[in-house]
Amino acid sequence: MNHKMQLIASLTSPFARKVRIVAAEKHIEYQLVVDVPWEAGTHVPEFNPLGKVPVWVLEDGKTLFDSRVIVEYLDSVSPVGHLLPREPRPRIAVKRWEALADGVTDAAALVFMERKRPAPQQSPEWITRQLGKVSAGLKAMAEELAQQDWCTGDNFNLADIALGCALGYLDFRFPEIDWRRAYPNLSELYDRLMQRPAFRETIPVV
Ligand code: GSF
Repeated sequence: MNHKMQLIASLTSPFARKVRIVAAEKHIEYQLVVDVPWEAGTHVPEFNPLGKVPVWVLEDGKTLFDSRVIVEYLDSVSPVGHLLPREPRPRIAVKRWEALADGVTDAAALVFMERKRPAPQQSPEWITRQLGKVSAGLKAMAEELAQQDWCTGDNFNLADIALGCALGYLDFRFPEIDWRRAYPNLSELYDRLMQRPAFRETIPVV
């Protein structure tokens, strides 16, 4: 059986956004299947035992998750605009950036979910702990970016995409975190990223 490749995603998931941006930058065609894993009728567990989006469905029906596995696959199957260097050291430096940016997103997502629980069940200590990771992660990313045009130097790559998705998620769910004022260099990079159609077309929506 040969199907068109599919991406199962919600339109608010920052990790799914990373995959959508990578696919767009690489001109890889796929069908977007919108599925919200929190809703009762979700089919996500049929594709990913972990019940999380994004999931990429290959032509033969096999599935890939999570987002880091998917983007590495997409980068390797098309020669258009490499987003991961081939050499081990620069490659792992980009993946380290991705881990840092995804980690900020993960911590922020945990806070968002904790705040959705009934007030008496929420743990202020847990929220503070996760917000500490968001702050420390933002600081580390701003310091590592310094005055460079892109995260790892002269070229746009997956590191910038992961950073942009983290910052976009903070804007979406935590408008009170004023990372633009604290870190003008992140703000400039984000503006540069938003000039790309792949970013503009994937802004999270409710
Ligand atoms: C994280 C995916 C994830 O947390 C990745 O793909 O990079 N490490 C994974 N997905 C969330 C939605 S969102 O916050 O992007 C999800 O699907 N959660 C549903 C659940 O049951 O946890």
